[in-house]
Amino acid sequence: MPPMPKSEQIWFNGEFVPWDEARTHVLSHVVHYGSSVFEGIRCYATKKGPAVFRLKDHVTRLFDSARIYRMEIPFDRGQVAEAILETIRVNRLEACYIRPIAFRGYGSLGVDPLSCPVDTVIAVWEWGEYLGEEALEQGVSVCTSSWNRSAPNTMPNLAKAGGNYLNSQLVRMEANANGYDEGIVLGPDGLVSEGSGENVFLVKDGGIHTPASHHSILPGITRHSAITLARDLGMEVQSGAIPRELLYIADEVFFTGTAAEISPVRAIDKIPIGSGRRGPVTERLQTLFFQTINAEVEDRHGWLTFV
Ligand code: PPE
Repeated sequence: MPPMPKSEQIWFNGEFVPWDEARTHVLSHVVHYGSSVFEGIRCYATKKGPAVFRLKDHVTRLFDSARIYRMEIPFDRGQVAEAILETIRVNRLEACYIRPIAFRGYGSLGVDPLSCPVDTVIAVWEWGEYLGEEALEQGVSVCTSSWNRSAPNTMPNLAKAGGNYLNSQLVRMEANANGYDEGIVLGPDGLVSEGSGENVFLVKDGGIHTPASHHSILPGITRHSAITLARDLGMEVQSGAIPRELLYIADEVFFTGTAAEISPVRAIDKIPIGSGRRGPVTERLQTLFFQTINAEVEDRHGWLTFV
């Protein structure tokens, strides 16, 4: 990953502070126990001006994640959505990645977080292709991770919480150390879950399949967008149980995620998927996805919020 390019201002508990001054104490609860919930959102430079993709849905997921962890964000959804737009404006960015995060701050240490304040931060910066420049066209080469996702009654996967990403870090580091771009993780039942930072889909015999929400996945907003766009194109999509080997014999496999967008998978565990390059269904979906985020087609689902 290239170093993060700085922008000017970060929104910190309702006020803007310069990038380099957005600090928290080393004894903040989050540093010790991973107690944060966050979002990753993209703003695209469309011909009609910068537009945030699915802002309301990301803000809703942030508050849902907070609720699961009994975390009270001291702002309402409307205030957070408006603060996101304002952060893009003050940084004068056309296209950026947006990272809102709410975390247990400095107060007391000990596992019970409830006496710590909840700090809320929004940062924006320019972030290019997540899986490498070539990924969107050539596809990525991935492995099945030797790590598993956590069981449903251990860490709630429907929450996008900082601590969940310890598992993702192990998956991504192992994949990269072995020369792969990314890893696919199996759930505790041995069935396919998702990538370290993406949801996974397969295409077989004209149908599209993806693991269901109870298969230890983050219910991705790009996943939902891909399902919706595929149905708009008249394709059939099913979510359910996917055994690992179904990936090897699929016609196409692709990842979805805010950072990864829609990225084809060209090989898994060195087995080429389909023709070993981006397949036609992935390409059609990618095309419609990029037309949608760039405001080149009608925004049928109300997904764009202009800054
Ligand atoms: N699963 C995981 C584990 C995940 O982290 C993401 C997003 C997704 C699925 C896709 O969700 P969505 O973005 O709503 O479609 N990963 C974010 C963070 C990546 C990172 O490295 O940080 C992202 O894509 O922004």
